[in-house]
Amino acid sequence: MALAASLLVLLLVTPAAYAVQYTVGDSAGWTTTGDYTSWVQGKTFTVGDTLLFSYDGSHGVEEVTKSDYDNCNTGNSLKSYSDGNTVIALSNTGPMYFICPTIGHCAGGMKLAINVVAASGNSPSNPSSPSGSTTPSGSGAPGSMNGGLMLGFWLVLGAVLAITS
Ligand SMILES: [Cu+2]
Repeated sequence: MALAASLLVLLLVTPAAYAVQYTVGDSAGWTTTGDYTSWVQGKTFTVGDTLLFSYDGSHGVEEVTKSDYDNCNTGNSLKSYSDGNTVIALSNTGPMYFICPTIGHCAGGMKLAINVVAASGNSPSNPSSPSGSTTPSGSGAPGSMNGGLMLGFWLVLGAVLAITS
């Protein structure tokens, strides 16, 4: 029972504790053939996660405003990268926009828009969970004793049934 409670706490804490690195475009990477609107679907980007842009020398990564994303304007990026293996830390909540600065690539679909959510967003009761979460699963030590007794009872019953049948 103590183990079960520990596991429960672990399950409640892990979603916030583990940062995820998303490889943009998965194995295909950051290319002109990628469909980054589809790639974003179903993913939750959380503060603390990172994006990995993997690309060859014909591409780059620019973080831009929504307006520049919409218009594929490469003139005034917020940040610009060209190292081929760019890791972007998602450190603030809200939307982020990325485009490839190579002429024609953004217009061809080489653009990525994500929304970053707060790390605590999907587990708001976390601060009180280590002690509070044990309440639903019984009351600690007495519960584990009852559990042991019940297990013993069922083992004996099972043995009796096995013998008598
Ligand atoms: Cu490109």
